[in-house]
Amino acid sequence: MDYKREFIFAIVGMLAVAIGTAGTAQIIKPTLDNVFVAKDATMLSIIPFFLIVIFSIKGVGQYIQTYYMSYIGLDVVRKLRDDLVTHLTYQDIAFFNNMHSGEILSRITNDITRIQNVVTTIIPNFIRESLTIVALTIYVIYESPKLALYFLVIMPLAILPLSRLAKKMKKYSKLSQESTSTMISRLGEIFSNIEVIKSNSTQTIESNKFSQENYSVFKYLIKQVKVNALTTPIMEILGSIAIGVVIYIGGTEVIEDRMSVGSFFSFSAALFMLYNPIKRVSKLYNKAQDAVIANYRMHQLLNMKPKVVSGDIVLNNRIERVVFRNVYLNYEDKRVIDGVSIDIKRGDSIALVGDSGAGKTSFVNLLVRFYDADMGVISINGVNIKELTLSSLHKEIAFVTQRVHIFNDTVANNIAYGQEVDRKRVVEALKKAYALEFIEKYENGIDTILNESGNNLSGGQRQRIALARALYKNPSLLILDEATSALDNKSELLIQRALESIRDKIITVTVAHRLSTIEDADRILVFKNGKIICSDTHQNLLNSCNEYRKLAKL
Ligand code: DUT
Ligand code: MG
Repeated sequence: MDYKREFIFAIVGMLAVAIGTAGTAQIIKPTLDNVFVAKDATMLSIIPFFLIVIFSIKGVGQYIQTYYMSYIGLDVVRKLRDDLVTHLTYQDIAFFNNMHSGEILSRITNDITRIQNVVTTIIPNFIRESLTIVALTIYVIYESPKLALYFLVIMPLAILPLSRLAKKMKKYSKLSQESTSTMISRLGEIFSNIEVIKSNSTQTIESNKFSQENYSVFKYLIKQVKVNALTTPIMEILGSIAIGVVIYIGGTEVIEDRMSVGSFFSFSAALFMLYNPIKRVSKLYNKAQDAVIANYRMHQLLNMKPKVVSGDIVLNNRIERVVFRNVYLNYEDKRVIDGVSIDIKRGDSIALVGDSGAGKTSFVNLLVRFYDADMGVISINGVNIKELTLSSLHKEIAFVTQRVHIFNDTVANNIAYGQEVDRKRVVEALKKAYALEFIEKYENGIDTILNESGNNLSGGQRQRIALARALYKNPSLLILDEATSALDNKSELLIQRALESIRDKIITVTVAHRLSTIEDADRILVFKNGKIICSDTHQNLLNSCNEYRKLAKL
């Protein structure tokens, strides 16, 4: 274990607390018998000193234990969070499409906090209180085995109702964690859709929906409180019975001179001291149920395996050739790529057109391996794409979509994303993407911080940033999926021209709705229901392809 040293310290601390607590009970006996009854002056000067020593041992032990256990707990959680984030970023794109981002955030924050609670407080308290119970019990038996017997027979009776409460607790923990997740998901939804909500004035509808989720969180939490709150009174009533019995029998022993007053009070003090740790242990047990569920949910995530995994052949060269051989792709049951075959070589500029939902985005998603083909083979330079390492493949591809992703960082770091920043090349890329003109207007130029939602940029400006990022990468396969849709006609034309200079050295795959954008592509693929129904140049397609003529007319 990584935490051997910390753990040993913590255990030593816990032992000190347990021994100190038993010592506190023990010291009552000489105080009463030797000082008050026998009036012994030497003991009078020794006992206060011992008292201070005992409490110091307990205090130092408490400090050491708290510090080292918290250290372990916080560090375990830090590592867990690191692992989880790394693990999640490798999950399939389908996972992110299916799982609400709010749900993911909730798992990472809320569930982890619950687990943190276990390691930093529940486990150490549990161990410490248990050790204290053991120490006090040993002391009680040593002091008066007969009295201890009565007490130790009654206490286990408490376990029955308490274990039933723990079971209930587990159920409500699960429900409350699930409803918290749903609530956080809803929150995420509200704020990411805030434009729609405000422009439709649907705040009431949304807050009512939220209110329902919020209420069910409340409902389960309050049920947890109820179960938890029952623990104390049950323990107290049982405890009072036990102590009542002890007073009666112990009193008789003292009256009949079989036990000294000091022994009786030491014994009773130990019993009273037992009460708190026993109560805490049973509460901790309930709380632990909460963490068991959180831990389960966490491991559900950690055990999830992505379907799309890296191969181990490193793609060392530029992409020279991309071949699709009879490729099929389904989303769940829906067929979206239906037997596509195509051969693309360096220097080709390919354009994809077709109705909405025809499968164009799905086609390009296969090239970046957001998905893997269900049947058929895609090969890059003659190697099956699945056998290539993802990182070497992605180094050669620049992928620009309609949705522009901007990091909360400088313009330069956004452009050189994932690579060394070469300021000269950043400026060059910005110039080619016609982005330099507005970046230059910022006081800090390419050192200006962009915010992650890109709100300080217009839609067209954001697209130009994305194009600059793609150009900076110097890819051998450039994919543009409606990457210029937010640009005005003039900027689009200018960018087309900028791309022309690199077009014959690389493969470009462009998806566009505006046919003007792709008229001079080497080959235009017309998609319909996941199939390529025509494939030729603009002029030839106008003559030969009905579907293309229809698109051209629009
Ligand atoms: N589809 C899904 N799940 C997804 C993505 C898409 O079921 O996660 C469906 C919707 C559509 C088909 O797959 O019927 C093809 O979608 P794609 O996004 O490939 O269509 P497109 O040609 O890119 O359409 P558009 O021009 O609207 O972008
Ligand atoms: Mg699309």
